[in-house]
Amino acid sequence: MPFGRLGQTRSSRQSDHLLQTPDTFIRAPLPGMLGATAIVHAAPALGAKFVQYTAEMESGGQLGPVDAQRFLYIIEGDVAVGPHGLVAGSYAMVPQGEPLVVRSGSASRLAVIEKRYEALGGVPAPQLLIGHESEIPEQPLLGDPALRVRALLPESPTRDFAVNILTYDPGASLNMVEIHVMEHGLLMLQGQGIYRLGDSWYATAAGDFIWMAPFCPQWFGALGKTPAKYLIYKDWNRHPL
Ligand code: UGY
Ligand code: MN
Repeated sequence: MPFGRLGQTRSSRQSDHLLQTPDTFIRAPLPGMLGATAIVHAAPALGAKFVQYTAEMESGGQLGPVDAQRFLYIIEGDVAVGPHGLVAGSYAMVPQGEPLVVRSGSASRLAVIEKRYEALGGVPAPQLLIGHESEIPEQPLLGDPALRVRALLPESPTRDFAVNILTYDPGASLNMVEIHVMEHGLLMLQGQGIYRLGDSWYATAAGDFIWMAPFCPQWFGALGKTPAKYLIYKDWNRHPL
């Protein structure tokens, strides 16, 4: 990224959003990591109520423990979560208090989302869930077959967050500017487009991360000749009080 030498980047940090592009990523290990490092994208220091990072692991690398729920999505490589083998496109939702060892079987990259569980009276806590995105049928979003959603976690009041994959055919867009109480952590997995965040429009491409604060105005339109695809977190199923 030669322009970085002149202080140029697409990254932008505003009070209600962050666009973090790969040229600005800084790697640092988190406690307990072995043969692994983290690019922290979102954390309470930013204003987020969750933590999201990309873990880059060597073959045989390991994540440290965490006192929180942990969602893992394998971007590249193969990874064991306890006795379960995960490949690219696989994901795991590990409940708080069930500290399964996460160990890579090859050089791997993982999207990791961690959040302390917010219990709901009378509702049992969620169980371990392992899946692969290809097992989840795509649903048109708001009736648009060019914009499809895969809900990776089954809808249930036990879950205090949702993680979805949205796929946009070239030219597809959200049909409205959304403004909502939920916050988002978004990792662009494929393709490119224009993201409106607050009152700004950003060129966005695979590899970028975006944090959207509660009530951040947001809209996306896909550009180019291949579909755009992103993994998106939101807090869910809990009263905003
Ligand atoms: O689920 C969502 O709120 C999603 N449609 N938001 C987004 O893609 N920015
Ligand atoms: Mn949204």
